[in-house]
Amino acid sequence: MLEKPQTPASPAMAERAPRETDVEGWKREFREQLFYVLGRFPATATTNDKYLALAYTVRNHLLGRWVKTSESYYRKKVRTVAYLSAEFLLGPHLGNNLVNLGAYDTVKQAIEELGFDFQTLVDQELEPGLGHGGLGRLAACYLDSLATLQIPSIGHGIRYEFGMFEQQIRDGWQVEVADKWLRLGNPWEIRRPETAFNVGFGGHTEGYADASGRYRVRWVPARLVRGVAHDTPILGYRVNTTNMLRLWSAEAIDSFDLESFNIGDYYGAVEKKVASETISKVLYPDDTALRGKQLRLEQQYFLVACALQDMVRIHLQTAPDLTRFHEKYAVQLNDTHPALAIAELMRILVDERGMHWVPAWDVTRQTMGYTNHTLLPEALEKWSVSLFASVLPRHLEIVQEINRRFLEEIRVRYPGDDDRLRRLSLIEQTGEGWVRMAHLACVGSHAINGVAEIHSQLLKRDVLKDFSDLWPDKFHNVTNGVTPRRFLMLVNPAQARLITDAIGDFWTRDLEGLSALERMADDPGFRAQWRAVKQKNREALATEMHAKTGVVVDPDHMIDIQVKRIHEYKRQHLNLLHVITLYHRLVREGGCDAPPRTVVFAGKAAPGYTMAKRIIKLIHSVAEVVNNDRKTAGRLRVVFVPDYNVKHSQRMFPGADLSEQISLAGKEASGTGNMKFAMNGALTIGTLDGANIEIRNAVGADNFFLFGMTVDDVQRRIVQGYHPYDHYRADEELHAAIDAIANGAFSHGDRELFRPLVENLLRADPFMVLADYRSYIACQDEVGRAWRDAEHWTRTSILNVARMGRFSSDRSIRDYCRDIWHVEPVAIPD
Ligand code: F58
Repeated sequence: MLEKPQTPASPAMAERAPRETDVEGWKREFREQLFYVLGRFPATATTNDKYLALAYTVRNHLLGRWVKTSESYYRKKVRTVAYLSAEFLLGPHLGNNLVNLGAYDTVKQAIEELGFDFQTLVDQELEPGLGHGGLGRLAACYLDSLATLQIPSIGHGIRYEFGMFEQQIRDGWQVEVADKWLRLGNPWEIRRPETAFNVGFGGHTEGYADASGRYRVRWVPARLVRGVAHDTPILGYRVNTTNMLRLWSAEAIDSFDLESFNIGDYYGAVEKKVASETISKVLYPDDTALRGKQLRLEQQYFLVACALQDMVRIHLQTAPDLTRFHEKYAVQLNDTHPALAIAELMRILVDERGMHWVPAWDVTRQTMGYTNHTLLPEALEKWSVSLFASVLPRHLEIVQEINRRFLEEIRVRYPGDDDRLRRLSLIEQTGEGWVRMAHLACVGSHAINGVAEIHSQLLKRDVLKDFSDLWPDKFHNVTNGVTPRRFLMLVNPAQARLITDAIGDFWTRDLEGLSALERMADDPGFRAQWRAVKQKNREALATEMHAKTGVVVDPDHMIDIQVKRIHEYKRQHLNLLHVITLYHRLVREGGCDAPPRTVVFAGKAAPGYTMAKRIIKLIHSVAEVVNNDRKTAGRLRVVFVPDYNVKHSQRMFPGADLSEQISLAGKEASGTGNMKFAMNGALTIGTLDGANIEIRNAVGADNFFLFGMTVDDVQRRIVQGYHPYDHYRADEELHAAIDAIANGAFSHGDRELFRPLVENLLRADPFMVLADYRSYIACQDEVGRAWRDAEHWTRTSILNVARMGRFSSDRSIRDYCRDIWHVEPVAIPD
C-alpha cells in the first residue's frame, strides 16, 4: 500500500489479470491452478489440493485489483488509515472473497460441474484464529468495510504461528490443543522477505552531542529480531479496492550464530534463532489480565516497531522529512495493545530524525487515535516499571518525559491538586511502579473513543473521568458494527435471497436499505417464506450439532443460543439457572407449558480462568442430566458446541431464534454477537448493556426482551450493600436451582465439584447473577409465550432485520472517517 511498486504494473499486466468470468472460465482457471501450481490432475488431487487450487484461482482475481489499488494510492499520495491491532480474527477467506467478487454462485456451479463438492472445499479452509473474540473480530470487520468504502488503509498485526487454541472437551472439561493453522499452507498470504525490519530489545541508552552540539540520546539494544511482512489482500464488496493486511513474523537475523557453531556448540547456535522466533510464536490465550508477561510486551513492541518503520519508509518515498507524517497517516490503536506506538514514534522523530520534542509530540498526537474496549479494571493494561525498563529502556525514558511534561501542565491547570496528579500520572506509584497504558494512549492521541453509547459515557464518567474533564473534546463514541457481507450474505444466503426478492438488492450496498423490508412484516405470505427459511437454517444447525456433539436436536424447538467467550460477567451461569429452573418445572408433576427449546452454548475459557472452566463443566453436567431424563424428552435439550470460532459461528447465527445477551449492565463494552444474531432474524433477550441499548432503540422496545438492572440500579445496589444470599433465601425456584447444583444433582452426588461456583454466587456474586435471576426468569417466560404466536414472532423477527441497518460496520467506519480520521474514499477504476 502506498509503496513505490517494485515492478510497475504495466497496463498489459493488469489486462492479463483475470476478471470475473463465466462457469467455463472458472473451470479452466481452476484446472490450470491444480496442474501448474499444485502439480496434480483431478483424479489424484486430495481435498486440500482442490481447496488450494480454488483458493489460488480466486486469489488471482484479487491480485490485479491489489496492484492497481497500490499503484493508485501511490500516485495520488493519499492519506491512509493504519489500523494497528494485536489481533485480527479473520475467519475463512474463500467464501467471503467469492461474495465480495460477486462470483459465489458461478464458482459453486463451476466446481460442482467438475464433479466436486463445493462445500467440502470451503470447509477445508483452516481459519487464522489470530484473536480472542470481539476485539479481534471487530478489526476484521473493519478491514472489510474500509475496503468496501474504498478508504486507503492498511491493517498491521502479528502473524502468530499458533493462534487461539483449539478447544476439545474431555469429560465435560475444556482441554486446550495447539492451533496449527498453517500446517496445510496459507494460500491467501504473500511473504515479502524484502519488506523486513530489525527490532531492538533490551540494552541501554547513552547520551551524546550531535554535529551541531545538541544533546541527543541513542538506544543501544542488546538484541535484534527481524520482522518480515506477510501480506493478505482484502477485497471490498463489489468494488476494485483491494487493501491489505500486513502481518509481521519474527525471524532471527542470522539463522545460525556461526561463532558458536564453529566451536562446536550446535545448540547454542540455534538457540538465538529459536528465541527470536518465539516472539510471534503464539497468541496469548488469556482474555483478561496479561500483566507481567514479558513476551507479551515484546510482541506489542515488535508489532509497532515493524508497523512504524514501514510507514516511515513509505512516507519518505515522497516526503523530505517526517514533519507532515500525521497528514499522511491516521493511526488507530485498537485498545492499548499497540499503544507503545506513541513512544516509538517519539523515539523515531526525536532520537533518529533529530526533531525537537515539541513538534515531534505534535506530530505524534495528531497521528494517533485510541479506541477503548473495556471498562473492567482488571483488563486495563499495566506494565511494571522494572519489566518495561529491561525490555524497552529508551521507551521508558520517553514515557517518563511525556509524563513529566504532562504533569507540569496539570500542575498549572489545577494548582495544589496532588490527588489529581496521582490519578492522571502515566506511572502508578504503587509497589514497584506501573506504566498505565490507557493513560499513555489518552495523552498521546488526539481522539479517544468508546465502542457503544453507554460505554463511551461510562468511560467519561468513571474510567477516564480525569482525562475527559481535561479534554472533553477529545472524546467520541463510535458504536461498533459488523460486516453484513460475512454475517448475512455469506452465512445466510436463503434469507439474503428472500430479502432481495422482496425489496431489490440496494441493501447489499447500503444496509440502511433494509428498512424497506418493514412493510413486508405485515404480509402473511412473506412471513410464511421467512419462517420456512428459518426452519431450514435450524435443520442445518441441528444436523451440524448432532454431528459435533452426538446430541439429537429437534429443529422444531426454539433454538436459544449464547455464544461468546466464557466469562462471569457475561453470565453463562445465569442462563444455566434458567435451564435448571425449566428442568425443575418440567419434572415436577404436571410439567409446565413452556414451549420446547434447545439451549445452545459455545465459547472458550482462558486456560488459567478456573471459574470459567468450571462453568463449562457445569454446562456439560446439566446437559447430561437434562438430555437423559425421559421427562424432558421433546421439551428441553442442552448442547455445548466445542471449539467456537468464526467458522463455527457462521453456522449458528442463521439457525438461532433467541439470542442471549445477558451481561451485567455496565460490563460489556458493546458486544457484536448481539448484532450478528439480530441481522439473522433472532430476537434478543438482553440487559441494558453495551450496544443492546442501541439495538433495542433501533428495533423498538416491543421487539426486544428486556430484563435486569440498569447501570444505575447496579451502582445503587453496590452502595446499599449487596447480599446475594437474601435472593437465595427469598426465591423458591432460585433456591431449588442452586441447591440442585450444590447437592450433586448434576455431578453424580459429588458436592465438591461445583462448590467454588456455588460459594461464589452465594457469598460474593460479583456479577449479580442472583439479583437479576427473577427478572430474567420472568422475561424468559414472556419469551415462551411470545414463541407460541408464530405469526407475531415472525413479524418481530422481520422487523429486527429491517431495523439493523445502523449496525453495519460500514456505518462505524463512516463515523471514524468523519469524526476521527478525516479521510476520503478513493475509487479504483476498472
Ligand atoms: C471486546 N473486548 C468487548 N477484548 O468485550 C466487547 O464488548 C466489544 O464488543 C468488543 O471488544 C469489540 O469492541 C475484547 O474482545 C479482548 O479480547 C482482549 C484481548 C487481549 C487481552 C484482554 C482481552
